[in-house]
Amino acid sequence: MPVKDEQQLPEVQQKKAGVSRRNFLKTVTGTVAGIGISQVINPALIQALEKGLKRHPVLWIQGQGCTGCSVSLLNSVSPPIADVLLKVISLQYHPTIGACEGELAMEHLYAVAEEYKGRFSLVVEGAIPTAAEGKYCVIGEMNHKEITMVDIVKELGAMAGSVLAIGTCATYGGIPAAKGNVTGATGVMDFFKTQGIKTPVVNIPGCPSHPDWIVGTIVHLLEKGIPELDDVGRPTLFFGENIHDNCPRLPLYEEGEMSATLSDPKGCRMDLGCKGPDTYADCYKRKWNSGLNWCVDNSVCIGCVEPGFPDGSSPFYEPA
Ligand code: FSX
Ligand code: SF4
Ligand code: SF4
Repeated sequence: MPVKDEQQLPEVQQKKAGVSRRNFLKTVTGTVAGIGISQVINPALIQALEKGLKRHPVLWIQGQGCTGCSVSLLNSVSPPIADVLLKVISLQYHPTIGACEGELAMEHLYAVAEEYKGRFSLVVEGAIPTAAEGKYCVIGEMNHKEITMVDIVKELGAMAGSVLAIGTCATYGGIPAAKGNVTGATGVMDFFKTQGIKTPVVNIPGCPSHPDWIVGTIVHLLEKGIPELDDVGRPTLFFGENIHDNCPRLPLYEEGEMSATLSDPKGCRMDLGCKGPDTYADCYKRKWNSGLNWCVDNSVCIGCVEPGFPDGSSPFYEPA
């Protein structure tokens, strides 16, 4: 089917699209802050962009995590996640949603990495357990040999053009690396340092990551290359602003009007353990669940995108 430029779409479809291709590109490149990626990517635009966005091989591997980041991404309804996976990128391996399994899946994983050496993106979800020679996490088997998360991140990480560490476990170790970390769990950047692997890494933390952060970073990577990163490797496009400084409840904080309980719909949540002042992310304006709500509406920010999470945020709440 020929790909139409958005300008050529009938007026009704353009209206449905909501924004022009130019604005979309501006958004993903960070010049229009505050517009949700979900609001600007839609099937019509994705079709229009197909011409420019060459399908990009992505290999997605999972270590120590809860698969919450995959679930978060798969819950993306706008854009429909199928369009992202089938039209924007070429997802060649994913342990949870892949159609094949066992040795066949492992062979495919290695074959794609070999064919697209230096050009594919490796997505890492979950931490890497380095203790006990990596035996805490065996991701597959080939020729009767176990392949650990350590093996695969080492091999494919060195072959990839770029690595996206998705979720706080993959970026900074997260929950598996919390106090009592017997498995030697670590994030991708720290692991690469120990192995001397120089492949560029983009950190997209969050427990889980927001689907817009993942999709937006992938599109930026394809259109413009690696986005601008902060000092802990996160795209400033999504992690450049302090939650507390931008929170809609900041005026209440300044007036000293504090929530006494989580069910209190008004008031600042600081006395309930809110970590907004130490946290950098755009949740306050992007929100979650397709823009329905965000943590501070119903609870507190627990700083899930920060390198020290969860130990650095703990205890989440201490009664006075
Ligand atoms: Fe960690 Fe992500 Fe938290 Fe879970 O993949 S970032 S535990 S939401 O799923 O790994
Ligand atoms: Fe800051 Fe949290 Fe209070 Fe918002 S609710 S003003 S982020 S302390
Ligand atoms: Fe994580 Fe805080 Fe954003 Fe909630 S508001 S997703 S805890 S950074």
